[in-house]
Amino acid sequence: TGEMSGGCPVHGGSMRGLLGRTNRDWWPDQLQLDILTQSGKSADPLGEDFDYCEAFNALDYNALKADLTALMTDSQAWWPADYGHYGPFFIRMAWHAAGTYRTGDGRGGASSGQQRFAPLNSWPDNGNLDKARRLLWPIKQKYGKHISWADLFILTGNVAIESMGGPVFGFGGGRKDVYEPETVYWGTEEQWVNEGVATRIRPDEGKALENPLAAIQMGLIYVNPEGPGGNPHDAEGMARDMRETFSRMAMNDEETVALTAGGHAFGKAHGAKPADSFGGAPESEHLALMGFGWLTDKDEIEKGHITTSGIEGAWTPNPTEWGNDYFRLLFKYEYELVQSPAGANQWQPINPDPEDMAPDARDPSKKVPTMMTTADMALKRDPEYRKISERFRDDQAALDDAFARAWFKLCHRDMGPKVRYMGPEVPSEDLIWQDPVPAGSTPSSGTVSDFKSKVLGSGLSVSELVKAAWASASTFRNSDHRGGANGARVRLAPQKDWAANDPEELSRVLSKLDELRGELSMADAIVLAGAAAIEKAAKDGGFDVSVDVTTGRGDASQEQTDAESFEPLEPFADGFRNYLKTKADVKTEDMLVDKAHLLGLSIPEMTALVGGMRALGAISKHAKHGNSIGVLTDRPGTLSNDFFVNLLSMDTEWSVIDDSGDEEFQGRCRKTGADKWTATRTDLVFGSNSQLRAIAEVFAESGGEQKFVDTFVKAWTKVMDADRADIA
Ligand code: HEB
Repeated sequence: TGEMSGGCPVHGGSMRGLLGRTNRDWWPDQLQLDILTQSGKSADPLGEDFDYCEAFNALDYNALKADLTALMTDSQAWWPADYGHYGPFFIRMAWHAAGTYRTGDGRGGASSGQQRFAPLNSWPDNGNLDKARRLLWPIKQKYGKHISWADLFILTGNVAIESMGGPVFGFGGGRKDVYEPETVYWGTEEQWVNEGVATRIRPDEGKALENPLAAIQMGLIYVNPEGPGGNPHDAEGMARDMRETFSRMAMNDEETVALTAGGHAFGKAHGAKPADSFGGAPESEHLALMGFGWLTDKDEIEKGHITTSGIEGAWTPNPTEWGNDYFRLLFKYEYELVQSPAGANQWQPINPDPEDMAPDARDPSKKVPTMMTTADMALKRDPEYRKISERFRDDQAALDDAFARAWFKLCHRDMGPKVRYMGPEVPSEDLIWQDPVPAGSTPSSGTVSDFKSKVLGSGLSVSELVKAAWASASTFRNSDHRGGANGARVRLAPQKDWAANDPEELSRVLSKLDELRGELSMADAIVLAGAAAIEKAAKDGGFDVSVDVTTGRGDASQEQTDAESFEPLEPFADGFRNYLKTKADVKTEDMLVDKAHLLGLSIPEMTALVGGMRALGAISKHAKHGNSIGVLTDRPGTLSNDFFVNLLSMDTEWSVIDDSGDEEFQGRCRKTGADKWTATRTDLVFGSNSQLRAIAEVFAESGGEQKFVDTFVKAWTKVMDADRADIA
């Protein structure tokens, strides 16, 4: 599928879900361990009982930081530190760990230690970071389970900045390692950036950056440092690419300028020799290299003749000291386009004063020219970036503050609410991007049961109550721990107006609940009302179940809500409610699986939820056949396995509804031809896909009703509580 147009008119959301080029496509010879993780067998050696919070809290944090500080200048012969200081190298490692985060689906980012695994360990942009991680191994080994790799990458970046005099805003631990590569959609291209793959934004061909991707070429963290598609003369395109990619990392212009300039206050780029003179990436290299890639001769390493990006040189005369030389030089000199020894395009100051030359990375007595990448040049070539750059040039304190805050955000953006942070350096200040929610309180059981019976007598239907609770909780994504029922943001912009939520119905339901809730928070009231509705529906179906609700949710205000940053959480498709906003360039059922993944559901849980929501009539009104499509039951509002029974029945024959774009289907009685049911792709897939059908059969067979109800209730509760980091 070469179809790459960024075609989706709606921004945000995951358009391609989990599909795309996989590790097996890139490295067909890779050892196939995944057969060992089939049948639910975990690859995690620490086991399910391992409590990382507990382990982290027992960490000797200060000792670890002292060891990291000492490591900065403990140069190893196998990969000597430029200027005798590994700080810049480690900052790049941390930035590249965090910088894969994208707002579109919340995936990527530093929170699970993915840089250890393919494809990220072998991305051209992560060149030589294998050495950075290996330099850390003795420290990881020493502190063991008390510090995850994921936390260690970020903390090391912080210590690096501190040890060079840079400003740091804080550190929150709590990133739990995973032990297998996460499935993330990184694109469909079959080549890497350094193999000539096309740049993704091509306005003259009408190509926009496809959702949810945030990098401009396959194998890059963000933009191409040499310019759009490698063209250093396209100043406008360079700024456009930076703006687009950084905004998908949740960064505005000021944060982009502060981060880039602040980052490049440190270290150097490596392009001492042509790229064909060193080995392949880690994942494809020889066994004896033990996970190393980009092999370079020992004596070349010793001389500092290293190629990573292909660009060569430092940005400033003091690459291991925080300061304002970056902006001073950027504006003091005119820059001319030159080529590095590796042949990369870069910019060099014309006639630099001797004191504005940089030291050689191995021999401080030798002076070499500084440089800027085409991306750096955008900070003065683009009028908006330039204003910010000039302000930072003239106001060091403003740069310090902006850099420290933007770095903190970069490294913590995918951790979700602040309650998930651990350690002694968690900043007390609340930040809007953390989606703060005031603490809730726990109501008495009398209050709860009172409220539930009032709700059931209020005239609101099971379907309405279930839909409101689902609308509230189902925004959660475990990729970046945003969304969810806590805070009751479903009553605030933008969620309250999302088409998926049937805004008019929602606002009517919410104002009724508000009237009835008494001392309960809205957030708890919405979830309790959903539970009351399900208990009633189950009773009507002959099942006696209680839907547990853990109360204690708080209500966020509109001021505590960055409305714009919630927009990417709007569902394009929500198969659980049979909702489809825009037909995507992947199948609608792929989007269901994608959403189930972000909600942390298993296949049986997903299946039970779909069947249960149909039985309860909890369907969006926006389908062409209104809120009855997929409701394969004569008694909507009653919890039953009717959906599965009727779906699998051989009495019904299905055909596509003509003008539905292969999205909607008519079921007719096989004998008489009479219309029976309507359904969508996300309904029929539970009969057509062999694996999903196998589960639907379990729920449809006699004796399977209770299994279905139990699985549904468990999965429902899981979704309602998915965001409750405060009680985890
Ligand atoms: Fe950077 C380095 C680009 C952003 C930090 N970078 C670098 C290089 C390049 C770049 C090309 C070189 C590499 C080698 O080695 O060769 N960046 C870039 C771009 C961007 C960036 C294009 C976007 C605009 N950075 C950034 C940020 C940060 C950084 C944001 C943080 C904050 N970097 C950095 C550092 C370094 C770099 C620190 C150095 C490293 C060493 O020294 O090793």
